[in-house]
Amino acid sequence: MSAESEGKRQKTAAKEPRTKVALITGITGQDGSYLAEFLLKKDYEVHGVIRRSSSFNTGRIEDLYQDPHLDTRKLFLHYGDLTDSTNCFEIISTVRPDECYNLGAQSHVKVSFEMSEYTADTDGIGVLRLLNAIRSAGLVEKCRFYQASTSELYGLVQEVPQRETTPFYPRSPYAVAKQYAYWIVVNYREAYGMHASNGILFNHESPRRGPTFVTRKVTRAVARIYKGMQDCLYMGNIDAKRDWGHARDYVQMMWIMLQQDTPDDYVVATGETNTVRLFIELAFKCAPVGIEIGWKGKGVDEVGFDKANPDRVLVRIDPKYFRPTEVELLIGDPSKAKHKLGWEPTTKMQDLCSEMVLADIALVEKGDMTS
Ligand code: NDP
Ligand code: GDR
Repeated sequence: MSAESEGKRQKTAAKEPRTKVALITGITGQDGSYLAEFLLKKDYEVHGVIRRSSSFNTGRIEDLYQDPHLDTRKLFLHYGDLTDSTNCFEIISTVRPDECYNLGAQSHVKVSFEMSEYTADTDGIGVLRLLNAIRSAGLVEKCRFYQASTSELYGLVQEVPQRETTPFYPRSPYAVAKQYAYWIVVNYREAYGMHASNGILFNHESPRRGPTFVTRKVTRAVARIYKGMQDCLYMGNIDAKRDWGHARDYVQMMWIMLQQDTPDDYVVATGETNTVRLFIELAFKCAPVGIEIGWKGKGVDEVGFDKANPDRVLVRIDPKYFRPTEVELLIGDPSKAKHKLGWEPTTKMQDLCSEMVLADIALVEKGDMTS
């Protein structure tokens, strides 16, 4: 898919009555692709920021592609990067969005220990750049702002379940950067009256999840093991607990938050938590010929084996996947979102896991394991 800078937004901008205009940073990511789909169905004009890369990075939005020569098209892409202030200002002042969804981020927690400064720049200061661009472009009254905040802010357990009032204790450079982002959004809301909101989203997954996040890593491996392409899955801390929902449900909440008269911050979660270990067990069971996993050994020597054939080791522990500081337990309390906004998650973890395993098996069968 080609990208362009829509210098004047020509014909589309002149149409009356004007449809709403949304700008999405991170449109090529898991959430960005679901959100773009959702907004296009609502007849928004959607603008997305994509990064220049040496190979295509638009796979997740390929189905939304519209011929750039069509007058009727509703999806526009702009090259950009959250580390580039001039570029942020140019895009904001050109697109003049009614709603800006900031989903762009270096979003991998483990990688943030290796790329700490870049993560701070993108995930922390990047948000400041966008907010300042909105102010400099004179769009404070017009443009509503959504910030992709995260349950990683809760980090070291202070209270369970975690809710909007639970103190933050970030445990990674990613989470520390996101804490800056969270507070700059609150500050600009209070200081300048911006309609800016934080969605504190707990882990959400889908067949479009990046392949190095734990759920997708597991479901891809199960698919490959099932098809005889891989023998064993190597994991880090399988006793970590996460509150996993479906990305499709969660992007709706981003939109609902920006339709409110008053901006606010909301926890978005299922309210249930499970271990990585359980997710692995479920994923192996979800294959068309399910495998029951048993466990033996301790610590880094623990292995997961096929109960029907105990010599067949399918899961091993590799210390390289452990993090210098871990977030052991996340479970969110989404009561505020439920009561104030009427939002409910619809997908149970078992169904999510099964959808992901089957989607990955279909990809293996197509010979496409590039995504
Ligand atoms: P992904 O990693 O799938 O997508 C991240 C997106 O950000 C990609 O489009 C990526 O572009 C883009 N990006 C990365 N760096 C930059 C940069 N410097 N400038 C501009 N864009 C950049 O993440 P998700 O879709 O899962 O998450 C979306 C947002 O929500 C992120 O901010 C994440 O931190 C946050 N979040 C996610 C949760 C989850 O469970 N998924 C939970 C809570 C918060 P490219 O495709 O080129 O790499
Ligand atoms: P997380 O997601 O760090 O919660 O951040 P991830 O799926 O990477 O890890 C979840 C838990 O699984 C443990 N784990 C492993 N993780 C990975 N990636 N690979 C492994 O091999 C492995 N083994 C065990 C991790 O230690 C961790 O405890 C995600 C991202 O989407 C963030 O951007 C977002 O803010 C949070 O979710 C909410």
